[in-house]
Amino acid sequence: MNKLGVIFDLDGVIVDTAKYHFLAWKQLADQLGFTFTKAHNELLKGVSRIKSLEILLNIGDIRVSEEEKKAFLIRKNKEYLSYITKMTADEILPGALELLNTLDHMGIAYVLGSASKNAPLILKQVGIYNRFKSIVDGNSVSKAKPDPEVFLIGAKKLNLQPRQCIVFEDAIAGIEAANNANMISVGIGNKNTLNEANYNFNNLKEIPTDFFKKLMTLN
Ligand code: B16
Ligand code: MG
Repeated sequence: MNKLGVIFDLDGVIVDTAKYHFLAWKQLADQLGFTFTKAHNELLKGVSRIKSLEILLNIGDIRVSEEEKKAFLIRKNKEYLSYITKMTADEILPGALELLNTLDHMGIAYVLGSASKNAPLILKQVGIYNRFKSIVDGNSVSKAKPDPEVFLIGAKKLNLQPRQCIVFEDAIAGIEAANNANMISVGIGNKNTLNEANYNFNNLKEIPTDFFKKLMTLN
């Protein structure tokens, strides 16, 4: 395999927006009168906005109409936006910029493959929006991870076959989506949690400099 491309997840790989999702969902739970913990928040990582709300309402054992759900989603996103519109380049996770530089240097193209509808805004906030060849986000997909749709669109944007794409992901659903797409999956975070991944690293800083070169020589 001599040509490769990379698809990056956003939250948990390039930036840590999970902490802002937590604050915004917690505010909604507080208003609804139940406790939403950081452990609960783990269940929402990589999951779409609507699915996150359904999980949250389940935790609180709350049943509401579709109309109310829509209102909750708007309220939660408004609160979330109040945090992410204050983000700066300082919040780019360790190793991410260095990795983008390495890929640029090697001539390996990369796109974003995120469940977030706020992905373009976040990338602009932290100043790296223009570095990506394309942005595939929650606005471009109809099926959420673990469905491979987001990454298959990413492969098309890269003009590559799925097996030529390397996906960096921090969520179980994302690793499943990459595997379902027949791509090379790289788990970023806890190896035990992401044990379905083809490769595992604690963070982007740990990726060896010859990682891509070695993958190119496989097959
Ligand atoms: P939004 P990723 C995901 O981002 C988050 O991990 C997940 O917690 C969130 O619910 C989802 O985006 C949707 O985000 O409300 O901004 O559309 O990890 O796929 O980059
Ligand atoms: Mg993620």
